Amino acid sequence: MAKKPGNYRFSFGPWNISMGADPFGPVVRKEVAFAKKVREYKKLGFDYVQLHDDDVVPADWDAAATTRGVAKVRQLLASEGLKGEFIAPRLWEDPRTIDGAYTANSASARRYARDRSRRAVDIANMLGIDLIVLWPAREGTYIREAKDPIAATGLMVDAVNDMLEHDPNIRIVGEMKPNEPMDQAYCPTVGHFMGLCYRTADPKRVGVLIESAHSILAGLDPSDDMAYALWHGKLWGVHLNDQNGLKYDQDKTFGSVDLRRAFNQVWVLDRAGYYDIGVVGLDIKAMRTTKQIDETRHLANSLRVFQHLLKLVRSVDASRVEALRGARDYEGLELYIMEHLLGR
Ligand code: 3MF
Ligand code: MG
Repeated sequence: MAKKPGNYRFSFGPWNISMGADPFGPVVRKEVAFAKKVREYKKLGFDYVQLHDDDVVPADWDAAATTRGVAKVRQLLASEGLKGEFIAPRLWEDPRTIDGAYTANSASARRYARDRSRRAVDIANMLGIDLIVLWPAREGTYIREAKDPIAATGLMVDAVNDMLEHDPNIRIVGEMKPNEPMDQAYCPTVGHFMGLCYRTADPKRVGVLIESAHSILAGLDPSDDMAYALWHGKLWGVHLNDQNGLKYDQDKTFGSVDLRRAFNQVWVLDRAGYYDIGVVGLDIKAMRTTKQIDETRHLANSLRVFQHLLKLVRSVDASRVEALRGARDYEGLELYIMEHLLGR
């Protein structure tokens, strides 16, 4: 008998409860303290918290202060029955990384980025987390001539190796995005980073986190990107959301633009037994028009859409799909899927 499908674990990042500022206007909602955000998780149905290093402790704290600060956050998470999913070194806000972090032209900027990344690994260890997420925000260029793109590729591998060597158990995933804030990012897609994984010092500890919007921005289908990484055994994180075409990174509610595309992501994850592999992370922004009282609705709504889609995925008539595939009747298959989504 087939194995019973498992239950999913869910996460989001504290930055997903936000104040609504955009490049054209200031904040429109009040700031919510970190501890208050943490207390929202369970109520909303989430068990895991996605963390940046400086969500836990400020980046400029020394070792002793860091240890004390991390202990407080460990206690806060434990008191809520929550776990940290990953630590991501937030390398893109510091003035030293204006021209990039691992691929900056300045050696001292590169050193800062690598020191801070090792410290992120230490923070992860202190919190009992074994996953680091690298979103290489400023690795890339505004103009192609600014950096040496061949050297940059090697510098990305060196940075990953540095963390692998720093800790024998840590796993590292790249969260690739083709543009924004850079005009062109180095390693713009999942496939690019996967190529690098195999050239690191310990390939079995390096994988990817796939964000739906990032694949869409690269003109790719997120479910196919996920399938590619799943085949390699390297999909250890996802950021589900949605994106309306090729524009700035929107982080819209999961399924809100293209339900069928979202359905296919849930289908591919469920088919691969992702519930046993990783946490289903959301990376969703509230609309700027959202009122303070509704500041977590986009998260609850996305989770609800995931659960609806999971029901649809698990009630697909697999033998009918197989028969239609066998007959090369893709018109029939398309209608079957659309009617299934429509509840008809
Ligand atoms: C940017 C992102 C990031 C990452 C986060 C964790 C701020 O498009 O998706 O969100 O998800 O840094 O790696
Ligand atoms: Mg993300």
